[in-house]
Amino acid sequence: MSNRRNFIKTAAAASVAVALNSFGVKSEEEINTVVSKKGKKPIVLSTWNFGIQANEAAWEILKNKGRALDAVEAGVKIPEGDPTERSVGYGGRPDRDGRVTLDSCIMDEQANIGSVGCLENIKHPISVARAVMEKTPHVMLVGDGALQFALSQGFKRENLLTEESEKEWKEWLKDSKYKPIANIENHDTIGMIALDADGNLSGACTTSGMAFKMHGRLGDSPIIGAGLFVDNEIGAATATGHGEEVIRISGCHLVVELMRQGKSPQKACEEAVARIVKLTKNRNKELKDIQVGFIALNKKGEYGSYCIQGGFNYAIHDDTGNRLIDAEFFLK
Ligand code: SD4
Repeated sequence: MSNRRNFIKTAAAASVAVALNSFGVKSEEEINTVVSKKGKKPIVLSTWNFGIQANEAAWEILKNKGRALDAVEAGVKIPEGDPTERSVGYGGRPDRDGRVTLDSCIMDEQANIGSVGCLENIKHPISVARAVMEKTPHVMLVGDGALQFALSQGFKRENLLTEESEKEWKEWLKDSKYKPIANIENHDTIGMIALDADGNLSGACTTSGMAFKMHGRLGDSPIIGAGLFVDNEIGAATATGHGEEVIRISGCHLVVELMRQGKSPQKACEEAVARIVKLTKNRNKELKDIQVGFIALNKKGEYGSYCIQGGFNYAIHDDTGNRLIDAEFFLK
């Protein structure tokens, strides 16, 4: 009798698994088998040239079997703290009022999320985003509220506007024209996604946003689902480029959902870019003025990237080393 009961239970479980699979959802067992077969972990990916150094910091944690969440936070803190990187953290270009306002978000393997937007005077917004995730009942804090929270957590108030960035802003004020041009701001946002030795995924994304934006403007980078998304059963994705375009398609959530449907990370990024291309054309906007790049990683440790136009690269670190790859692009 107990055997029969077990048989019925097993058969019922199997039919649930089959039913789920017909919707493109993999059973946990299936996913775990794939992960252990592939063994391409740990692995970390991040956007732009500065991803190389950021990956080094992340790899220190990953190679010692550390958690992907700790790795991505440590990784993106490198460009955040570097005043020569003019589009992230300290030394980032200000908004049109001369204020450096930072956007960051972080997501772990359990879908815990934290985010800050338009945060001023704090050098490491990613750590504030993590504190929002771990120490508050909320997922997103912006502006003065985010600053007050950061100070209450012991973060130091600092001036983030460097002489160089201030000079550029004063130059910009002469014309005061806001027209972000693809790749001109070079090095942009750092988005980082990692798969750790335990097979868990996490991601982080942090930026000073578009230079000379309106005060209070948020891009995709602090928005979970736009600039970053992680689903520990499927994969992770992060974005760089014109945030408005990424938000328009819920970019990184879309990339992960496409992977859930069985697309490779590469194909998923291509399809998300294709969506932006189509919308841009439908809206009679110029594609040549837009840059968006996605990077994606799946649960097996496979990765891919795609962007609208050439010039975007990303860094990847696994047990074979750390390297920079030019992303494939749409506009030839
Ligand atoms: C934003 N995606 O604020 C960010 C910044 C960026 O090219 O990556 N700029 O829209």
